[in-house]
Amino acid sequence: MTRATGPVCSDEGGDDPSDGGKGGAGQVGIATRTRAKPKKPSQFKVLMLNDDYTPMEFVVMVLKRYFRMDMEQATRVMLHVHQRGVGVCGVFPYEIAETKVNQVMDFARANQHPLQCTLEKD
Ligand code: TYC
Repeated sequence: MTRATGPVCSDEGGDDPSDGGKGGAGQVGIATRTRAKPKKPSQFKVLMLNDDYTPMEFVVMVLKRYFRMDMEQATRVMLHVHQRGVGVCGVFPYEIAETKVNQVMDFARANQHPLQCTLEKD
């Protein structure tokens, strides 16, 4: 993927004789942009944490419901978290990641499970 990163103004205040020199009509050094390189929106990982009490079936249900995983993917991620302590549910722009964390935490709380979910900058 390519993106134009060069000057957006043909005159960046350089030593161009066509400026007309001191007091001339040339537009010297006028800022026409606020950022040299437009940044992609940051991405955030949604992480699931292991605990000793949340049932495996509940974690699988959460992964299917909020992260659109099928039974096989959800089981694999749940077992990874169970064995390693933490796992990635998905990577999203900040607002979507935050919404998912809140949905998972609300759903876990409503069902009286201590399941924890958090965000981490990718
Ligand atoms: N460790 C839990 C159990 O043995 C299962 C579990 C898996 C809990 C993943 C949380 O994020 C989790 N019942």
